[in-house]
Amino acid sequence: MFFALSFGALTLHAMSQRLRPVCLVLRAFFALPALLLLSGCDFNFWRMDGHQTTMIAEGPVARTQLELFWVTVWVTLFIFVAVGAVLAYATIRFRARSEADEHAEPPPQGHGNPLIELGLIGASVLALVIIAVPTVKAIWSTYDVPEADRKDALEITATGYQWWFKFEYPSEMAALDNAGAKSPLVTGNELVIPVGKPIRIHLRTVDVNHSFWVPKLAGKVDMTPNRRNLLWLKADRPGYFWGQCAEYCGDSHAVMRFRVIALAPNEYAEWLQQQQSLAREVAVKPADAAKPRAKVTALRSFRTNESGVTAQFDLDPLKSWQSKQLPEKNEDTALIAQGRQLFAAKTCNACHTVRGHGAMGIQGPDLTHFGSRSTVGAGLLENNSEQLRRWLRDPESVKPGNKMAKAYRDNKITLSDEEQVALVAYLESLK
Ligand code: HEC
Ligand SMILES: [Cu+2]
Repeated sequence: MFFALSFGALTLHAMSQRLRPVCLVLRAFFALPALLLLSGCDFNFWRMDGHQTTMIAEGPVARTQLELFWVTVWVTLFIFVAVGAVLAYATIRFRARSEADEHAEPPPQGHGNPLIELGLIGASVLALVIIAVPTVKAIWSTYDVPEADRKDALEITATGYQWWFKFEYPSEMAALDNAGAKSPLVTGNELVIPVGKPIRIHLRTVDVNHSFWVPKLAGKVDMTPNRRNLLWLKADRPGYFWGQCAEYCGDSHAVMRFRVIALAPNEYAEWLQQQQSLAREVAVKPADAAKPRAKVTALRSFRTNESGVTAQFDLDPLKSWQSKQLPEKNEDTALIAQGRQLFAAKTCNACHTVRGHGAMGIQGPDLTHFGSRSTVGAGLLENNSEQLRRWLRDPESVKPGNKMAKAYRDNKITLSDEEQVALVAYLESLK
């Protein structure tokens, strides 16, 4: 609408020179909100408090970057105002006032004033130094964890895949079977970290360039083939932080997201212990086995790009995440068992790992504790039964081009309504 009105104002302007001052005001009036609209939706412009705003820093690395931004803004704003003021003064003061002025000879030309020129060079150098000193300091301090804290840092390896993230904890061993075999803990799309501890993230990719960016904590460093890039961050307080791939990487780049969940140390320790264990075993209760299965209805259809996040989740995502850590009270154990069988029968296990349930695929995210995560499809949908079913029914419609959808096509995987419901029950049981 703003664009239409601005266009209208422009046309008016062309039609009548007399209306010119009115049109100028109108154009400014409409252009400004149009600019705000362009700046993004999930965002209150004046408070700049979107999920992925860089204007709110929640850790030392993001804070250093934000401070550097402000130094640059103030210095360049000062230059803009100073140069603009001189220009405006000269334009108004020396404008042609009459017909005679327009045809007058130019005034005598000087060759500059050495004092002013030296002064300008000095001022420019000063402006650059004011920006350069904090820039160099910021490069040093954000490149790696400060040496004194490095031995306390938690090392993580983050790997970009088209279009999701794998997170590995090399120092935290997780059970692989009941005989005591172990390997480093792996999770997908949600990086859980302890508050106040420096996190040293080694950035890798298995395919094309990606970029790791959690605006409120730190950003952004590329994940590049054959390069060992590094990024570190620290969270000041517990929180739920939005992250995003920030390097164009193909069809679904825009929805290659992730989350960082920062927990108080004791809560983190609890989470870690839970993740290190094998996938949950749910025994079928005789009552559930005997009970007639409720009639399964078809899932409603979704608009293209329909949001997969409820308002309640958006309001307090950390609380929603916390509420997913414990098994639900009224689980249908027979349905879960059916879903577990389907997970093998439909070849889901070829691409996904569920430690302890005989699934060791590595092409897709690790699902051993998937039920304890808050998102589906790399941060795209909220992890609830409706959205998870939406993903399983037709991953292509949710995330065009993704590799799981390709497997559905190539291997002709289809899921009936009942199969979808059983798989949802199984995946949600994996706390
Ligand atoms: C070709 C390998 C492949 C097969 C087969 C496959 N998946 Fe996936 N799956 C993936 C990939 C890759 C992703 C990540 C997609 C993305 O976000 O871009 C994924 C994502 C998922 C997710 C979301 C995980 C998260 O953390 O966001 C779930 C749940 C899932 N798959 C379940 C299943 C089930 C159930 C089946 C069997 C019906 C299945 N998958 C079959 C490769 C596969
Ligand atoms: Cu990417």
